[in-house]
Amino acid sequence: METATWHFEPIAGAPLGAVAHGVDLPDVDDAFFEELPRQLARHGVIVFRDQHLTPEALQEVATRLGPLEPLVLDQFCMPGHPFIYILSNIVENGRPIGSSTDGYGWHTDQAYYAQPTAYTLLYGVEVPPEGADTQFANTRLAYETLPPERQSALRKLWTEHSYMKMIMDRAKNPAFAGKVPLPTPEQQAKVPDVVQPLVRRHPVDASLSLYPGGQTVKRVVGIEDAAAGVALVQELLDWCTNERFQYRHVWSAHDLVIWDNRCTVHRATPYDKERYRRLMWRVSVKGERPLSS
Ligand SMILES: O=C(O)CCC(=O)C(=O)O
Ligand SMILES: [Fe+2]
Repeated sequence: METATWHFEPIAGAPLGAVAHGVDLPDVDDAFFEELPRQLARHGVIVFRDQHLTPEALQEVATRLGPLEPLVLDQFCMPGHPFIYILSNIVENGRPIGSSTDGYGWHTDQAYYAQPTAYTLLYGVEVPPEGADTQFANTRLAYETLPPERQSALRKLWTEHSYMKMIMDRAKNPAFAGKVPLPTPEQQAKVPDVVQPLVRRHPVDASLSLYPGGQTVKRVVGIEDAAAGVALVQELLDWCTNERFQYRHVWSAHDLVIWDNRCTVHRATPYDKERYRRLMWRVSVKGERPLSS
């Protein structure tokens, strides 16, 4: 009988994350792709080092995890590959080839979709020698560490998410002056506000995690004072991103990192955009309508 050569190794000393060994994507046996969602649910983040992926191969890996998701700002998608979104500071012929303002501030991906992204695949094509790490935090551990009475109070709450709130907040950030593209009316029409549970049940292993979104949260349903609701969610996000729940990924070129947005939050960190180039390809896999607890 053939034995699988791949295995997953938890990242030493980190409260989430594992490295997949013995894998040359996209050519892995079916058993690997059957196991991957369970490993993603368990570890939140899976790192694959030294992968040499074409856009097609990256898309093929993503497709094994579920249906791909189109993005709102389609001007940053790779020409001919509408599901590959480009994060970059590179400007070619006077035009940015990707978005340079995505991902700053803790968040989960596309929490403003009725069916938010389940898995994000981020592939490092060119990475700066310093800066531009990606930080992750374990929102399941953050939930499990709360006192039981707080857990049951939070399980009753729902948050309203707004894509436009996130964009308008981002546009006000002086660091991004003039760099935040405002969505066209057609792009805006694709993302009406949605309501999501604040505590989310994972469809793979039924575990519970905080689901505090990020800059997209506009209010908590039932809390009259919207600012007070946003402050409550911010407090939970601060709790989740406490250092003891965190893993920081330091990129090497050809790393592929896949994360499960149902039990983690993450954020980009700055780098010297005048000095270094960064080119990342991202694919988003559509998830379920979030399950409440
Ligand atoms: O660029 C990064 O490190 C993370 C970006 C991010 O949050 C995303 O693309 O969803
Ligand atoms: Fe993100």
